[in-house]
Amino acid sequence: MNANILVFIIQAFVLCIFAHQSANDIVVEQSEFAGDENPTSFLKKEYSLSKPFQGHWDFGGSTVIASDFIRLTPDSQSHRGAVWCKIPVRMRHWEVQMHFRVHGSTGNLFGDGMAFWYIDPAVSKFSGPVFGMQDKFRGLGVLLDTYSNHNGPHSHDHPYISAMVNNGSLAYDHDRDGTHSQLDGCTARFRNRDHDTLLSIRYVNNALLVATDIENKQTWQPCFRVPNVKLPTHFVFGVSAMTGDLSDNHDLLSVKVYEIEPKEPLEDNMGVDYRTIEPSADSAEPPRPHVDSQADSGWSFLRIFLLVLFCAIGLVTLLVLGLVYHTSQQRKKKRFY
Ligand SMILES: [Ca+2]
Repeated sequence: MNANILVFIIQAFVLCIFAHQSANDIVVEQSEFAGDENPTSFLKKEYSLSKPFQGHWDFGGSTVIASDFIRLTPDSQSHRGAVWCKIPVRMRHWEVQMHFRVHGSTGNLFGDGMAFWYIDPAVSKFSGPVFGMQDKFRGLGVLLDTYSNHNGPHSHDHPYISAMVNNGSLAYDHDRDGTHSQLDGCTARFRNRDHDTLLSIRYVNNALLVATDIENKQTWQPCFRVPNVKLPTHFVFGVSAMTGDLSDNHDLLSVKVYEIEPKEPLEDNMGVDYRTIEPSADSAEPPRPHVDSQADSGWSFLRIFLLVLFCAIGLVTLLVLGLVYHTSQQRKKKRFY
């Protein structure tokens, strides 16, 4: 056996090891951020929130108002904070631009995240397990999940932004990072940036468009677009955040709300009371029961066991081949004497 064959075997062995890692690499395809790119829009101050943070908004939980920002949670364990606009939204088409900051000093351990809401004001809103909001809400949640519970088959990286539309029947599953019920999502590394970060949620012609500006480029980067999302009027806007065993500062700098006039609005159904529309989305996955993670853990254990076994076999093979190669070299040298 010559040295080239030995090098080839070593390279193949290294590739086998890293093949396991590359299978889990994150590939997030961002939906086309198409349609009504430049609609007419009007800032609606009655729904907006900016410093000195006085107006038609309620504050609850751990929320603290500073001069330049609102801190929904501090960087310490087990806090829930929220802000809510008291005025029901009468607009059919709107855009919310949320200026926020998520930062902490706990290295690789941080959580849980924050969320934007457009939900039924009838529910109790100021404390709950879904990023600080009550579970089984009615309406829309756009969830900024910083901590990957990763107890399931999803393969996205975190922080992760996803959307969920709920008619009050679905429970958010933290163990699966909401993958049971999400409409769509994208990875967005908004945490611990040196500059401020922004999120845009646009609801126009029954389409939900989510975009970010987290690179300080003053342009919107598409996150996802979901058509056929049905939301009623007269729900309210809110923002909440939560820490658990892990923590972060979740700061809100402003919420700017715009009324949108689409260039080509959908035909209105005369006589329809838009307040009575039931929240729904065509692309929402049907509800699934929470499955205990034992099956996944078993598969993970099997996969790890097989990987370790394969690596061990490869290592032993390499040692044997190396030994054979070394022995043959020694024999060649002896022939010269
Ligand atoms: Ca999570």
